[in-house]
Amino acid sequence: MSLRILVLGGDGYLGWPTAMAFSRAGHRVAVVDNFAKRQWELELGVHPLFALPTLHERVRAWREVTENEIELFVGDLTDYGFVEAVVDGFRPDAIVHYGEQPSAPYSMIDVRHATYTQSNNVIGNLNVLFAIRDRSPDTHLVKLGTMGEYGTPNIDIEEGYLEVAHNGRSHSFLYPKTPGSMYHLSKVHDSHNIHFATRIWDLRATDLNQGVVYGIETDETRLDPRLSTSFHYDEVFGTALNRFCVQAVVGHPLTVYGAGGQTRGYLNIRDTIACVGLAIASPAERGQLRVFNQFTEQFTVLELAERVKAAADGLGWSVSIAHTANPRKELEDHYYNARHSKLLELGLEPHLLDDELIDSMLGRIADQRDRIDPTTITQNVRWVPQSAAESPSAAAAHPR
Ligand code: USQ
Repeated sequence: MSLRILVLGGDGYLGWPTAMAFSRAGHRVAVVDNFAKRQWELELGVHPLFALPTLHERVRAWREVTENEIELFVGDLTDYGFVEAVVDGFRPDAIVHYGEQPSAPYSMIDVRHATYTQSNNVIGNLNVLFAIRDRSPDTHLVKLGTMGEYGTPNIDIEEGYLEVAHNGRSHSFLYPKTPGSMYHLSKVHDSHNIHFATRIWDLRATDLNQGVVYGIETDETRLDPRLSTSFHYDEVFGTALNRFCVQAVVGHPLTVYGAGGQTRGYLNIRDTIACVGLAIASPAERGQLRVFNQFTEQFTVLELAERVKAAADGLGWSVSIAHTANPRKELEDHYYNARHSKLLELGLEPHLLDDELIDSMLGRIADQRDRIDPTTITQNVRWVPQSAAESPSAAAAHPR
C-alpha cells in the first residue's frame, strides 16, 4: 500500500536517506527543512565529510537517477502557520520527525545554544502535535527520541514505561529520565508533550528512543555520489564510531573521553531506516504512545575505539587510542542493561557491527582524505566550565 509520508529534517544525516528509501519503496514522500544545520556548520566552521549538494539539487538528482519524486517544503517548524499549511496540504499518513537540533555538545556551548536547542526542538514538536490535532488527527507521528533520555540509571532500562508499585497499588509511568545534556533534555520534554497529546487528544504516536547511529551508506546513497548523506566527524556533530573512523584515517589518536567505560546502544544507519519503516507499517492506535528502544547492540566507547584500531592495524596503519580528559560530565564506569525487543518482535533484522563494515567505512573515508579538517576534531565544548578564561561563552566565541 502506498502511503503519504512527510519527513521533517529531510536535509539531515538520517532524514535524507529515510526519504529516499520510502520514495524508492513506492510511497509518496515530502521532505521539510529550513537548512538550520547548514547554518550551524557555518557558525562553527565545520563541514560534512562528503560534498553535499543543496536539498533542491539532491531532489533533482533523485528524480534523474530513479524517476521518483520527492516533494520539498522549505520552512521552519517553529512557525506554526507553516507547519499547519504543510500538514493540511499534504495530509500525511505518517510524519517522521527528525527536524531538531541533534547535538549534545552544541546544546552545551552556552546559555544561548541551550535555550536555542530547547526552544527550537520543543516548540517545533509542539507545533507538529497541534497541526496533527487540528488538521490531520489520524496521522501517525513517528518521533525520533533518544536512548539518552534515560541516561545511565543503576537499574535495567525498560522500553518506555515502568510499572511502579507503591503502597499496595501500581501504575505504569513513562520510564524516569535522567538525561545528560540540554539536547537530551529537549527530547525528554518532547516525550512528555507527545504523551500528553496521545492521552488528551487521542493522537497516535511512536517515540523511537534511538541509540548512537553509525555508518555512511544505505542502498539509496550508493546510487549516485550526489545522494550522499551529511556525515560529520567534528566534535560537535560527529558521533563516536564515525569520528573514530575519520581519526584513524588521518592518524589522529582516537579520542576516548576519560576511562571509556561509557556504554550506549548503537545501530547501523541502515537499521534506522528499517526501524522507522517497521513503525510506520504497523501504526500506533489512536490514544497510544508506543515507545521503542531503537538500537541493536551495546558497546563501551573504549570497545568501539579498539574495534577501529584493530581494523586500522589490519590495513597497516598506525593508530593509537588516547584517553583524553572528558569534556562531558557523565559516568565512565556504570551499569547498563537496556531492553530493546519491540522492534525485533516487529521483524527487525539487525546489521550488526562487523569488521567488514568498519573496513568499508575506513575505505570510503580514506577516499575523501583531502576533505578532512583535523582542526575540527577537538573543539573544546565543556559541560562544566573549568575557569573564568574557559567559561562556556568563551568556548562559544572560540569553539576550537
Ligand atoms: N565519546 C567519546 N569520544 C568522542 C565522542 C564521544 O568518548 O570522540 C563518548 C561520549 O562522551 C559519550 C559516547 O561516546 O559517552 C557517545 O557520544 P556521541 O557523541 O557519539 O553521542 P551523543 O552525544 O550521546 O549523541 C548522539 C547523537 C544524538 C543521539 C544520541 C543517541 O548526536 O542525536 O540522540 O547519540 S544516545 O547516545 O543514545 O542518546
